[in-house]
Amino acid sequence: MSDFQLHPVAATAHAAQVDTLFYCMLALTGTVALALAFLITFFSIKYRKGSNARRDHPPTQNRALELSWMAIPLLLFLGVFGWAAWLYAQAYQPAANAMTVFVVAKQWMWKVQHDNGRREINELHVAVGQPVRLMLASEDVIHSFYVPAFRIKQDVIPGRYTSISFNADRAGTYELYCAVYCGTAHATMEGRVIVMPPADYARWLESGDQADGLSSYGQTLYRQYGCSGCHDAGAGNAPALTGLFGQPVQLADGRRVIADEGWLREAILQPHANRVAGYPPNMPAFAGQLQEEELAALIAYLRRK
Ligand code: HEC
Ligand SMILES: [Cu+2]
Repeated sequence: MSDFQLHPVAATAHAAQVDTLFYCMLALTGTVALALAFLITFFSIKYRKGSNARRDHPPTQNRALELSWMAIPLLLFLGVFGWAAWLYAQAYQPAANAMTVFVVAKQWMWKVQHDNGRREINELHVAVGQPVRLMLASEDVIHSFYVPAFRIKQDVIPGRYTSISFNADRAGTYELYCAVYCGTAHATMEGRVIVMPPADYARWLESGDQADGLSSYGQTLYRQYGCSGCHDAGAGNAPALTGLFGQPVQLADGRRVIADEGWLREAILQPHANRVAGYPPNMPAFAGQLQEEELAALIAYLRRK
């Protein structure tokens, strides 16, 4: 009984805000529900069959009263809506100094790729106070990345990136769940987020089998798949990719996009549906050829290029 909890620990500032919102909504809806229950009971008893309550009230009207019982709850609930929408938007708005971590979900595990090349499975190590932005991809079906202690949950959808941000402010180990039924072993698809003091985190990051950094792995792939042959030749028949990340791109079909992770993904996997204006349509589609991990490495490389 001693570890009974009304809600999971709050390991981010966002989580504490979500809890405040939750308790305000509980108080608001609870008050309305109790008031209605009281009135129903009160009138049921007062006007029960055979009671001698007066039943001959002439009709009366009180416009101010009627307007206020509509307007006040409406404004209160709209306020809650606005508050919740703002909080929700916050969770999707990464801090400028957020660190990007790629996470690939597959039946039935979470695979994590850190920027320095370190990989882990069903574990995600982060530092206290370091804003993190996760780029989530799925290799098979829809999963959902859910960390109750952070009050974040984001669907992971095959064929595109979704992302979510958090900034843990409390060291500890927190449960990670898949929150969408994704097949037989869904219930076992869980992991841990380990939030460490920055110094411990730095030590952790450097320990373990050190693969090359994600972007240098990406650079190797970039040569291996022949990207450099077209893009770095300087011949002018393919756009230069240096400094592209974060810039606006004009597409042949009139769309204008920002070269973020989502755009790079589309441009590499489905170039025919996503052509850059002013270039010949001769980039081969890499859909089905690149693993999610390779794509993440290429994107990490292009971010830096
Ligand atoms: C045969 C030449 C060729 C190869 C090989 C090639 N590309 Fe391209 N790429 C192009 C051309 C041409 C375009 C512009 C037309 C278009 O969008 O299809 C382009 C567009 C792109 C864009 C969009 C650029 C922008 O301005 O937004 C990205 C990103 C990209 N390629 C990455 C890659 C990567 C990564 C590889 C290797 C996995 C690769 N390309 C391989 C020719 C090539
Ligand atoms: Cu799952």
